[in-house]
Amino acid sequence: MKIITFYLLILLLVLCVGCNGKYSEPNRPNILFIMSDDHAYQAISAYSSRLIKTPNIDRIANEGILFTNACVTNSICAPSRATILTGKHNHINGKIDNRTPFDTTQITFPQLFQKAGYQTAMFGKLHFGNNPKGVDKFMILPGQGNYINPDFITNTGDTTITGYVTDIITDLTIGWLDKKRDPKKPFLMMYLHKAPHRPWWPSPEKFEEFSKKHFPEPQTLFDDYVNRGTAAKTAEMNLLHHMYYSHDMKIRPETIIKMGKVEPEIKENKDHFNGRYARINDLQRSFYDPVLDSISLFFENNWPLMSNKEKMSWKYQRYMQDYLACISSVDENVGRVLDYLDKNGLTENTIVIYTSDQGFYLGEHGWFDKRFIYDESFKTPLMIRWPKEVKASITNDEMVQNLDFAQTFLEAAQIEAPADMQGESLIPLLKGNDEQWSRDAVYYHYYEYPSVHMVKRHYGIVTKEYKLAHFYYDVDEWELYDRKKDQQEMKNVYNDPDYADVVENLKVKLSELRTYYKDSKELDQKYIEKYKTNMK
Ligand code: SGN
Ligand code: CA
Repeated sequence: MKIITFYLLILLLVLCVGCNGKYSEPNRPNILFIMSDDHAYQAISAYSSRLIKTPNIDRIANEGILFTNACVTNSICAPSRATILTGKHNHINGKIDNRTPFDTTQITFPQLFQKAGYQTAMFGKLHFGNNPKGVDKFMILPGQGNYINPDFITNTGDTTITGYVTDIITDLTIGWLDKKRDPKKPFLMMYLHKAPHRPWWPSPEKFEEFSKKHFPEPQTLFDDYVNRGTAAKTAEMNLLHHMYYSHDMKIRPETIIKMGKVEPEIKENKDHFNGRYARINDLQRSFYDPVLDSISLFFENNWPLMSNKEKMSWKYQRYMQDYLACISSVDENVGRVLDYLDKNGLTENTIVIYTSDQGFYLGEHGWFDKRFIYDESFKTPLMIRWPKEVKASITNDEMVQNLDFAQTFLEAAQIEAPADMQGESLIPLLKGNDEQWSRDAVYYHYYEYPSVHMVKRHYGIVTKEYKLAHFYYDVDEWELYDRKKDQQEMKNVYNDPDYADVVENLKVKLSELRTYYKDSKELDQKYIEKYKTNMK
């Protein structure tokens, strides 16, 4: 009997060593974090099929959970990525805008995964001004990167790859999963698309197809910004007034030069278009050239005769044709990766997340770009699939943020989250335990001003019912929106006596949130000074 017990003990010991210390490998999920750049939820059919069908991205929602009230802490690229990676607001992690490099002494969640025995990899756009930490293998675009024949920074030197960026990032991701991954260990894959970031270059194959499509206009395309604050009136992101002819609309610079001064108030650097066009090889040009020619010809023949209203509508169509063509490629490529998981038995215990670094305006309020606390840019798409733990087809409208991602992934992987992370794990919501979720308001703070698009600095509080924002720096204005009654946020009711109590309560709550997240007037001032120094 004693001998049997002895052998049993030995067997247990051997099994435990095989378990790699304190982690039991079979239970630790893989994580596939898919993030695109500037992907508006309005352009995902799981949210709305008004503009485009995205059957592959929708699969993640259909087979998992769709968040309808997910938002960011600061609607701009690099700060959003910093929040995601550190689990902290930008006033704490220091990455308040796109300009300053990321502080690499900050702990990012991939570092914790790597330390805990995960294999880690990152492919695509990071936009940090420095390389990622905690990833065994990375191939990232320098800065914003290029759509056609892009350059990559890698652990082993720089390289250029021929092809279309969305396809290439996917090839790299699938290639790593297939050839480099050790199937005995769990993985964390950061699969980060550049698309559909401005200037929205479609793939050679999709350019023509989408250039023939016509899309419905948003109700607020011709917004005149009455009943709003100064910030909406002075922002420079209106399609008619600020969208470029060559860089954005893809009219050949030669055509514009030939036509003389088309629209003198839009000062455009023609090298933007020429620089991109110069990257295209002969084969790719055979796809792009006929379409570029027909756009230029239309413009030359019609522009001088068009009213401002017609110009706005035409610009909206051109914008949507290119933007949605980019989305279509992202969708197809996401489908390729999901198929790979299926074919390799990885679907059940891989957490697949689809999100964007922020939302985007697709002509709502006459705008493109992001930055504002208003819904189209404040909200971001978020869907999560994890068949082993999460039921299919759940819709959730809680106020969740990109701030929460790090702690969610860490909890799922049984890794302890650092105490100074500021989010909340979404695991209770994923498992349908909504009663364990107590957050009823989120905090937002945007800083990059004065800068491109001229969106003024502001911070605010958002609940399911209301949105209160304070615009500061060169103004001192408050705005309040009733999210239930005025979903398009067309009327600032801050001074409406009927909302006096709401304002009073929300101001108290906002001040509590600023204290809770350790933001303050002193920090606002510190970042203004720092920004001025960076601009010199
Ligand atoms: C570039 C774009 C802007 C955009 C910023 C930030 N101009 O400057 O339209 O707001 O990036 O975007 S472009 O002509 O160079 O495309 S972010 O997603 O990286 O924050
Ligand atoms: Ca972005």
